[in-house]
Amino acid sequence: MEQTYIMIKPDGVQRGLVGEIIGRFEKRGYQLVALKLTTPSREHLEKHYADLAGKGFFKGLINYMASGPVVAMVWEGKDAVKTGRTILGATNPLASAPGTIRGDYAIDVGRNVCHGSDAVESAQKEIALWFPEGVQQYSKGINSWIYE
Ligand code: 3AN
Repeated sequence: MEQTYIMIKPDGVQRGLVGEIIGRFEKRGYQLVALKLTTPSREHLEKHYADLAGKGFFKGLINYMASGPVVAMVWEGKDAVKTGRTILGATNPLASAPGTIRGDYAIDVGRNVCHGSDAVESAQKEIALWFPEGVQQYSKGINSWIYE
């Protein structure tokens, strides 16, 4: 089963959207295998966003992400990376479809509520960065009310 790293950013936490966002992944059928509320250091965020280091918005992005607690999560299930991005919506909330998290709750790309890994390889790197202690292994098998 595929795993993806999903993070509720400081704006999502401060706006009281934690339960709503977790609920959407749960109700879709994905399984929560790791979760923590944490205020990341700038060094940690610079590693997470290393690919964006050259961008003009990088400093503002790090300031915003370091401004308060985030909810770091790993969700598991079929096609979790791609479907996770679909549940979040497009990076720019104005381009996000209604029914997506960003399409329902955000306006500005610099306050877009949540993060989701963009590929299986980056998901593995992000999970290792945010959860070096590892994630939960469930002993129960695949839920046959969700998967054929
Ligand atoms: P995504 O989060 O959808 O993978 P990325 O990786 O391109 O998108 O961007 C990471 C984060 O950087 C975004 N979630 C957003 O908060 C911020 N960001 C991206 N583009 C801009 C921009 N043009 N102006 C300000 N912030 C941006």
